[in-house]
Amino acid sequence: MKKTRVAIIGGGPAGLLLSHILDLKGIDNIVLERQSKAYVLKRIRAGVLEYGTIKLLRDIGLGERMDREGHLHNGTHIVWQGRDPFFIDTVKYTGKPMMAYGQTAITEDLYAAREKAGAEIINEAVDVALHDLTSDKPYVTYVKDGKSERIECDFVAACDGFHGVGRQSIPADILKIYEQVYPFGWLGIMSETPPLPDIIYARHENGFALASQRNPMLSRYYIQCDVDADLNEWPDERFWEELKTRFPSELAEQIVTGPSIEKSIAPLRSFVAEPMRYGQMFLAGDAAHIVPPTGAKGLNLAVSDVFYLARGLESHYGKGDDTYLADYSATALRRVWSAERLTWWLTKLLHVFPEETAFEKKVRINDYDHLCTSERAQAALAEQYIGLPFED
Ligand code: FAS
Ligand code: PHB
Repeated sequence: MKKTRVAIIGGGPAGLLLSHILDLKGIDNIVLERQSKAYVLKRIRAGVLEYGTIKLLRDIGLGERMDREGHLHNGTHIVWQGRDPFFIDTVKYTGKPMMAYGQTAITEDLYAAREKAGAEIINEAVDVALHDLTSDKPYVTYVKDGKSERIECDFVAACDGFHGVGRQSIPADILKIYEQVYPFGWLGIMSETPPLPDIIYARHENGFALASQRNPMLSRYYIQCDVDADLNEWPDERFWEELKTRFPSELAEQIVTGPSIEKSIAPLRSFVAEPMRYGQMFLAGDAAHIVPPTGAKGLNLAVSDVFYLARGLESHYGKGDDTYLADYSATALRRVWSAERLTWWLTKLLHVFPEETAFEKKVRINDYDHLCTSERAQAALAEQYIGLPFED
C-alpha cells in the first residue's frame, strides 16, 4: 500500500504538468497512467501554445527546448475564399506572441523532467478506481502487472482525459454536462516537409482547412471531413489535392507535399462537465472539458486548470488556507467557458455546416466582414485567441 498527498490519475500533459509543479512546491504525488510511456509519447495532438502557457513553462524550468525548437508567431491568418485575408494580430492588440510547439514535445519534456526528479509515475496501471472521495481519507486502487495495489492520499487529481474514470466518479445527480457535437471531423496529416511560414485557417466552400507546423521540417495540416469519413478513402494524394483546393492559389503553390507519417480523423465536440470538483477529487484538462481544435485551446485549458489547482494545493499545504481550492471549480470554469465560446464561434465561422440555411450563410459572411472592418472586433478576438490572463 502506498501513501501520498496527491494521487494524479493520467500521465498526459495535465497530469505530468501537475506532478511537476507540485514537486517544485514540495508536495508529494504519484501519477497513475493507463498506457505505456511509449504509447503516450506517440500521440500527436495540439500544436499551438497561448502566451500564458509559454510563460508558465518557462517559469517552471521547461522553457529551454520550447524556446530553442518552438516557433513564435504574432498571430494566425484567416484566408476566406473570394474575400480579403485577415490576420488575428495578437501582438498588435495584446503585445503577446503565440508559439508553435507540439504537445508531443511538451509531454516528452515533462516525462524527462519527472524522471530526472525521480518522480513516481506508474505506467500501465489498469482498473483504476477511486474510493471515499467525500471523506478526508480518499484512496485509489489499481492493478499493475496483475497485482492489486492501493494508494492512500489526501486528494485525487483526475487528469485522465475525456474517457477517464474521474468524471464518471461524480454522482449523476451532481454532475451537469453541456455538450454540442459538430456534424464533421478534422482529417489531420503530419509530413516531414517544410511547413508554410504562418499558421493559417482557411474557409472554402468545400470546407475548413488549417496549415500548421511543428518544426522547420515537420508540417501539420488538417481538412474538415465528414464525421464518418474513412481514412482508407483518403490516400495522401487525395488529401494534398483537397488541401490545396481549399487555400488561395498563391498559398497552395507554396505547400510542399510528401508522404504522411501520421494521418488521423478527430471528431469535434464542445463539452463541459460541472462541477470540476467532487469531495477531495478535482478534474483538470480533458477530463472536464473538450473544445473543437479551431482556436487551439484544448491543451492550453489543461494548463490553466493545472495552474489553478496547483496554486490551491500549495495554499492548502503551505498556509492551511483552502480558499483557492474552494474556488477552483468556479475559477477554472470561467476560463473554460470563455474558450468554449471562442472555439464554438470560430468553428461556426470557418466550417461548412451541411444543414445550414441561406440566412445562416449570409449571417456568417457578415460576421467575417464585420471582423475585417472593426478594430474593436479584432482586438476582442485577439485577446481571446492569445488566451485570457490567469485570474489572481
Ligand atoms: P489527455 O487525454 O491528453 O491525457 C489523459 C491521460 O489519462 C492519457 O494519457 C490516458 O491514457 C490517461 N487515462 C485515461 N483514463 C485513465 C485511467 N482510467 N487510468 C489511468 N490513466 C488514464 N488540442 C489542441 O489545442 N489542438 C489540437 O489540434 C488538438 N488535437 C487533438 C486531437 C485528438 C485526437 C484529441 C483526442 C485531442 C486533441 N486536442 C487538441 C486536445 C488535446 O490536446 C487535449 O486538450 C490534451 O491532450 C489535454 O490533455 P489532458 O487533459 O492531459 O488529457
Ligand atoms: C496544430 O498545430 O495542431 C493546431 C494549430 C491550430 C489549431 C489547432 C491545431 O487551431
